Amino acid sequence: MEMNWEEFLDPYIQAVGELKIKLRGVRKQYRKANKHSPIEFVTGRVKPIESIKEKMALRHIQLENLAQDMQDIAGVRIMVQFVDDVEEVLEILRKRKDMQIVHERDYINNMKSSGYRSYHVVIEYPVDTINGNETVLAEIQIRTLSMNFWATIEHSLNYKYKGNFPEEIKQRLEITAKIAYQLDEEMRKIRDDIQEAQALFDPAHRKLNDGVGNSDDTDEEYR
Ligand code: 0O2
Ligand code: 0O2
Repeated sequence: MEMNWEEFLDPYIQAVGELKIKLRGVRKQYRKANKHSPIEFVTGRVKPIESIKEKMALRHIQLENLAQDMQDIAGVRIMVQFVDDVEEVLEILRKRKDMQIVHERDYINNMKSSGYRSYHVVIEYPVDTINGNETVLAEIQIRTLSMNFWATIEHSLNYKYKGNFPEEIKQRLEITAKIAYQLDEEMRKIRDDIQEAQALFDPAHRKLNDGVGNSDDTDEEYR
């Protein structure tokens, strides 16, 4: 079967774009209401074609089953400050009418053997195209800043060593995973103090480009 990748990936590109705007919008609403936002920042990407092909080979996924069997072609990541914010984000996602949760994988309470921690939610997300409505799967990863730091570093090292870490690196990754966990635990204990301080020096009424919030949908412009 000849694959038209551009046509196949178009709805995923649209899904990631829409999800980023919507989830960043949630953050903006909290900020405007002068409340602690459980969402710190949002990123997203469509899996590059080469990575899709590699994962298909690794997982023995047939082309005709790709849309169903590879759940992270559209990937969105939500970073939170505190571990307890993860549950709050989940509640927000579960209530939404524009997406349907189909799987949840809790790698926060069930850390992967690598040391990786994050909460993964797979959703069905409908996109409207000129050819009609199409539902795609997307993976939302929810993690603290500390988990994200660890995962990002480990991901780059993985890229370099292709999973075969030298023993020393492996041990250090285990140690840093423990430290990342402890960091989250300590932050949890002083959460109330941190939030009070943030409310003092980080007022909600920061300037928007046009004054009514139409400036831009990136986090940098309005946090
Ligand atoms: P690499 O090789 O992974 O480093 P914006 O302009 O802010 O709307 P932008 O800059 O296009 O968006 O991208 P964004 O949203 O900042 O995030 C892009 C990077 O975040 C990607 O890096 C991914 O690594 C990572 N990323 C974000 N969300 C996910 C996700 O859900 N799953 C995975 N696997 N990665 C994610 P690059 O550029 O692809 O390069
Ligand atoms: P990318 O785009 O390079 O990040 P599984 O439960 O393993 O059978 P699957 O499909 O792997 O099923 O789903 P899972 O584990 O819920 O999510 C896979 C994605 O989670 C990965 O995407 C990573 O983004 C992230 N992830 C999972 N384990 C690790 C880990 O040990 N370290 C890091 N840094 N990230 C991890 P990909 O496919 O690797 O692609």
